[in-house]
Amino acid sequence: MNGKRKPAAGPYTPDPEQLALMPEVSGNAVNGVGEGRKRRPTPIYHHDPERTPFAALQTWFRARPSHPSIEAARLKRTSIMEEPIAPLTGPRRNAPPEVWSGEVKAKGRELGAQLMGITRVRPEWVFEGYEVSHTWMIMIGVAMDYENLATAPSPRSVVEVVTQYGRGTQVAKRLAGWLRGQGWDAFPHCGPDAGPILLVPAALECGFGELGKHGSIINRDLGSSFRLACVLTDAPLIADDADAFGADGFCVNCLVCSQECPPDAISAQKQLVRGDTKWYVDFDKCVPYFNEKTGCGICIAVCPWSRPGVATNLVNKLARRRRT
Ligand code: B12
Repeated sequence: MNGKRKPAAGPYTPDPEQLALMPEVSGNAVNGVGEGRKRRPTPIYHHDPERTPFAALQTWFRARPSHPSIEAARLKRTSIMEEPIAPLTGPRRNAPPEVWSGEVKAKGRELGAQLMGITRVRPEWVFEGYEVSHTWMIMIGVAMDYENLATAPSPRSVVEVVTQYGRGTQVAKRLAGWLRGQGWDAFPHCGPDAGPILLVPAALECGFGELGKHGSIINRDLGSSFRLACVLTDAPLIADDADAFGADGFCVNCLVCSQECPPDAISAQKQLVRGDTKWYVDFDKCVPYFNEKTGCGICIAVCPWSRPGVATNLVNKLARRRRT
């Protein structure tokens, strides 16, 4: 690796300019920490400003001048985001769900995805104030280059994140266009905007992996080094199964991401959030550092599962341990 990640010089203190933009309400309260009842998530970040109490902070982040390489990567991503989606044209092609499911996944991979999966939309994944009328979510995972990511939070790592957002968007748009060309309505979604729906629980549901202590998914091949996108559709499909291989138990004893997080946002214990007990990242601690660095990915970069080749070895080791 050329550009190694520089460790933080000392404890992180958010700059007063950002703290002044924080609303009265805690982001953790907005996210429903401590709530035992299942409910839809509240828009918190990467949404239209009128939908979130963190609008001032988000605007500050978006208006911030960044490294020229990041600006260039953002411009490229914008051109992908502006690409028109192919129109819905008939006649509608009918085929059994197993045929469609296989073809959709093969098409996604042909378009550049490393991971493909299918799950039914669940109402508790749709942000308050948004409606999703489609039945299915086709989940897309695109790998991030580890050598670039490992330099987080450098501009080089941010360029990698922005570039892969663009790639995810491109796969989602072209896959949606392919479905629309065969008469099935399809709506692509990627980032960086949050869009109408949470991507992580949907990707967990269809076999992309397990939720890590750092709040992102750990996949059995790619570790934590990938981004998500999706296509919402009504084409007849079949749901995939979840995939548990021991990452959750591994995270219980691994302290790497929590110790390496400069704002100390990653907690050692799972928390009750909107009715689920799960790993949770402290929003109020994470976001000022994330903003200051124009996007931080230290937690997924230092995750032992992210280093190429390690995930497969760990999966095998954990399986052997379960057998003995
Ligand atoms: C807003 C947002 C942020 C915010 C804060 C989110 C927060 N924790 O409050 C900020 C800007 C700080 C942020 C930072 C990061 N993010 Co972010 N973020 C999003 C976004 C746009 C919306 C998520 C959201 O609103 N969360 C707020 C509430 C709902 O959070 P929560 O209750 O803690 O739930 C989280 C998880 O537990 C899970 N989840 C939700 N419901 C359930 C239910 C169950 C049962 C389980 C197990 C899990 C689960 O999903 C949520 C993801 O934040 C999503 C894209 C999307 N549409 O989903 C990307 C996304 C989650 N981020 C992602 C990533 C990778 C990051 C970063 C590593 C930055 C980077 N360099 O890429 C950091 C990591 C910090 C962290 N884990 O929170 C990826 C995760 C990919 C993956 N492999 O899992 C996503 C999916 C973007 C993408 N398109 O790839 N993010």
